[in-house]
Amino acid sequence: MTNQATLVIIKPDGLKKSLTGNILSRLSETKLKIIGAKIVKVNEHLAQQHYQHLRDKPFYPELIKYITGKLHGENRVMALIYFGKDAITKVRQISGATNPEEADPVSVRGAYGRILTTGLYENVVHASSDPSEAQREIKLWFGPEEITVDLYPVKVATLRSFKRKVWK
Ligand code: DAT
Ligand code: MG
Repeated sequence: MTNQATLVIIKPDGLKKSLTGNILSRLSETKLKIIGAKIVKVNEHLAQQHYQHLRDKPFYPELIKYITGKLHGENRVMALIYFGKDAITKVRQISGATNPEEADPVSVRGAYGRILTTGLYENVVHASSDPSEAQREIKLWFGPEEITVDLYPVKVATLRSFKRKVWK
């Protein structure tokens, strides 16, 4: 099995409950390499792109509120890319099942997740589900210069009228 990359998001409840250290420790059991990491302020656009495959689900509006931080007054998440053999399965295993009530109690979701009265699974972490989703998600959350491994083909673009904030 060749090396794989997978995206992990520590969701707003994870940050609010100060679980970042615990989760990173658990994930370090995989012996995978972190090849990208950052704190991200999640806007509606990013949230909608990330969960595009779930837009017809009844819990979708609540899910968008959750990942954009509106349920926790905490609009930060931590985004990480783990890289190595069987990365997707290894990270999914430590994360646990989607439903925190059904998740292995020693998994991250089993230990720290809960089901809200609205029915939404507040499950602390996101982990890519398969190689094509991993690629789509990594390209959505990270640019090539934010990653220490050349995962996918790149091109050099000259952006002329592209506006961005720089330090004064
Ligand atoms: P996973 O995050 O395990 O890949 P998913 O991609 O199907 O699961 O769903 C994304 C998130 O949406 C999930 O982490 C929690 C929420 N969710 C999924 N199914 C749900 C359901 N049946 N009821 C409530 N929330 C759900
Ligand atoms: Mg998923």
